[in-house]
Amino acid sequence: MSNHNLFVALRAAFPDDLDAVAVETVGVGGGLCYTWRDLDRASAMIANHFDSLKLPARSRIAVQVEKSVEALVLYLATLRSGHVFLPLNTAYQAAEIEYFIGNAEPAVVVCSPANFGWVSKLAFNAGTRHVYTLGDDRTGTLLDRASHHGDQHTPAQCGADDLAVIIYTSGTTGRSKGAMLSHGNMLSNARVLRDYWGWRPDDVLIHALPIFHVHGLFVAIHGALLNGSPMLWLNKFEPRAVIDLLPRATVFMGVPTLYTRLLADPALTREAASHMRLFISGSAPLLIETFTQWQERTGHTILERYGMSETIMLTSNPYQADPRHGGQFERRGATVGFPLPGVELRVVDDAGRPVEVGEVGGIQVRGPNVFSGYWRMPEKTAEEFTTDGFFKTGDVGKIDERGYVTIVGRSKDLIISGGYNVYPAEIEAELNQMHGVAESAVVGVPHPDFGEVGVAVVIARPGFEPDPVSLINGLKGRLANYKIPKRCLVVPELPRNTMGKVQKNLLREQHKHLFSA
Ligand code: MLC
Ligand code: AMP
Repeated sequence: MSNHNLFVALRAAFPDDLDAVAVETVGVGGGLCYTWRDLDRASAMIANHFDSLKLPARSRIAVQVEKSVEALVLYLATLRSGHVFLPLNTAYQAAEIEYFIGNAEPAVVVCSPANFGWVSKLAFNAGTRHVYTLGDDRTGTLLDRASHHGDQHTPAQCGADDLAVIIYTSGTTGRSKGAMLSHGNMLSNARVLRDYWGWRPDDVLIHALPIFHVHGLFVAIHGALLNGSPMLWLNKFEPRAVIDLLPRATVFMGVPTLYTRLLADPALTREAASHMRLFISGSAPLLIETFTQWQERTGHTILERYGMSETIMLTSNPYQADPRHGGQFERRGATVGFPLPGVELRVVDDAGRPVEVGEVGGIQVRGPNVFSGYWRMPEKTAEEFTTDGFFKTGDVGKIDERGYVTIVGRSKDLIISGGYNVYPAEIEAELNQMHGVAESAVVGVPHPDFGEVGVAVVIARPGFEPDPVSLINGLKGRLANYKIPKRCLVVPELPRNTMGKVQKNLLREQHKHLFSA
């Protein structure tokens, strides 16, 4: 019986020379080289430790730790042992973590050493039996425990449909939902991207993204591992450090904010980028100005692609001639390219009927990469899928006569700030509970660095005069820092339609120049 464990496929792609460097750390705390053998042995030791705990099959392993190569090894070990990886943004605060742990009921929680006190309390209260620490400096109880185990391990037997990862995405209403991705979802997508982006074993990836979301964890890491390609690894994105690495690398992936920050550094030149093969952008819309400036400055055309936590990657501009589209190979700015091979993508009207070429509608997708549903939320899952099995992305777009997909907006009330998703409903709920607040509306407005940021517009209770700065400060500590609105305005009234619903489009229009240069 063949084993569909994703780790087996990744391990099979390791190069013959296991003593070659797989990951080299760069920047603060960097200067270390991890070989392919190191990744194999270290993940085996952690997997052996998990096996020794005799956890039920497919136990959730929740992880909120700073980026490090050891955190990557922990991900591989979780796959290897057949358990379910549950990555959590390091920005999440106690109330957010409490919800995730309560909802996912992980058997194991791994946190930063500095957070052990409060995380372990939450976890033990929720019934988790094992809480370990993992620092970004190779410290912590997880590695201590793993060091007592052997460095050989047979990967757990998994079917393609077996759950491998849960990624929490916030909801437009209600609490966050855990998107369930299987070994098969991830491997099929990784293989498609390997071919579509022309990955080569001699590629070298600059890895500068966080590893608790789809972009940094799956698109980047699976890409490199599945090709036996080494990574130059930064625990934190620093524009100058990335530019200094370009002559040694061939592939870079970033959210648009990374590209605008790189462009702001004069050291980014055509010469500095001359060794590079491919620059890829996604997670948020890439402004056409950024696309054009990048072309002018470096001579490279950024390849923009589109995806989401529930589906991993859906569309991509072509890297080379795409025979499905008459051999077109042009990477067109402000588009997200073609549906990837195996992905069915359609644009529909409000009644769910496909629209004409060039017309705008809701984007729906189907394919081997699309998740099976939300963790323990069958009703929400049913709402998001059509009867013929297409997932409703909540993105609004169109397909032109050449087949290129363009995202023109979102039907979901969502702000994408520096590549992170911020759901206004979550922030409004917090604000509405605050002293002196009658009602609030949070909208996204353009921002030169983060693309889009949240602005809170608040109405006071009669007789109260809430202070905007105090309201913002009140949110800190309750919500992840990137969700905190960058500005708060107290106003006498909110624009409403005849039904009394707040007209967020008018608010967005009204405040669109708040952060203009
Ligand atoms: C940090 N801040 C942000 C922010 N990141 N605010 C809004 N949006 C963000 N994305 C806050 C900080 O808390 C701080 O606030 C202030 O802004 C300045 O911080 P900074 O030092 O400039 O931020 P930095 O640490 O440099 O982080 C910026 C960043 C980071 C762009 C490097 O946000 C980042 O790594 N983004 C990538 C996100 C990502 O990987 N997304 C992929 C999702 S997967 P204060 O008040 O504390 O000073 C997905 C699917 C797909 O979407 O298709 O890929
Ligand atoms: P997440 O839930 O973090 O996975 O975010 C997924 C969302 O990011 C998608 O539904 C889109 O709204 C958005 N997104 C991802 N890539 C792009 C892109 N290239 N252009 C515009 N929006 C994007």
